[in-house]
Amino acid sequence: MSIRTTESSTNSHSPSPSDENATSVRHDWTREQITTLFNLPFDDLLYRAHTTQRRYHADRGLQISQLLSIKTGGCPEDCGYCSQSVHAEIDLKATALMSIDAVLEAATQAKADGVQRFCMGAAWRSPRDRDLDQVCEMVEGVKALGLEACVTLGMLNNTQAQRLADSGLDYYNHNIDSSPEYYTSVTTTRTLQERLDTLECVRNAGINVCCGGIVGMGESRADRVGMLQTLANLPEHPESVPVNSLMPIEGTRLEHKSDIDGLEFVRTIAVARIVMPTSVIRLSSGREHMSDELQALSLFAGAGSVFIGEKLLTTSNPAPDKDRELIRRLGATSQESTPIQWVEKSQR
Ligand code: SAM
Ligand code: DTB
Ligand code: SF4
Repeated sequence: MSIRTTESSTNSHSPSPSDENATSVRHDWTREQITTLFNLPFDDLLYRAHTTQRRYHADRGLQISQLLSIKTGGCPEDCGYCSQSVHAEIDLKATALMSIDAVLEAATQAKADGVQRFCMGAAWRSPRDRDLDQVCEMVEGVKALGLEACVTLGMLNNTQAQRLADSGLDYYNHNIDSSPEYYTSVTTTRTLQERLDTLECVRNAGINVCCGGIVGMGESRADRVGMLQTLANLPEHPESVPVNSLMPIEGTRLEHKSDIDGLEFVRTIAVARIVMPTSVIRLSSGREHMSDELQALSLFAGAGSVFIGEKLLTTSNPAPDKDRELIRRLGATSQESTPIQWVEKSQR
């Protein structure tokens, strides 16, 4: 079956599973159409999402990434969910940027463990030139180990994005977090447009975009619709779309907000899968609080990537042994019938 890569559609009817346009790559989604998807009976939505997954990602399997916080805390932004903001009332020790050697030691271990992508996060509003030089060296080192490299460093201009591209960076993570309407309840120290401007710089530099958001911050379904519409109507869909379930952190403004209904979380993954058919949807933060069954359903609904390791950036993640066991129980593979190295290597 041929896959159309770019196509605009003017149809305004609500798509059905047999409708070719329903799973084509489009950039003109209306809120009404996305709301209609959210409102489908759960089984119909999952059927549609899983069909899209099979059609566009038949051989891809589960992608395994690992995070490292290379510069923790002390961030001047006021993102209401984040432990690393100086505005959070939290006893988190701010650290300096890690040394290149220490980062490459962690990456070497990740490579030996069979991880595919190594993602480095820094709590900056935007990187300073001197720091960027150091991060570029980290990226070069990570790439030399045979890993894919991803960084998330805050806002970038074109020059900074180009420097990262020249170092060989594969992905830049920069989330829009929520709908344009709810965004201002989450962060006030920068605008959503500034986030979009950075994404444009990343694209201009030829780096793959990793961009998604968070659910469970007290937003409404209409906000989840608005967030997915914003992502799906970007000129190009992000290659990776992380869907984070809020990790509620004591001392942050949103500490009491979390606890999204599990089936609503799966619906969000499924709709993301349908409206951005070629993107890899990442089942990101919050797995620690999810049952194995909820994670399995999220993967069935179209998620194709997870972060492994004891820690995300500052919060905890399921224990690696538990994840390995879950992956084995699910019979998940890396590509069709290809073992997931991260699981295989643990047997040594
Ligand atoms: N400072 C950079 C930035 O904001 O892009 C990079 C680091 S930031 C921690 C990366 C992303 O992690 C955020 O955009 C947000 O979507 C996600 N995140 C941070 N804290 C979270 C939390 N408590 N729960 C869920 N996701 C979170
Ligand atoms: C993303 O969307 N989720 C990851 C990664 N990109 C950088 C980060 C999740 C962070 C969860 C909260 C913490 O550990 O501090
Ligand atoms: Fe800073 Fe990023 Fe945390 Fe916002 S999410 S406070 S920008 S580290």
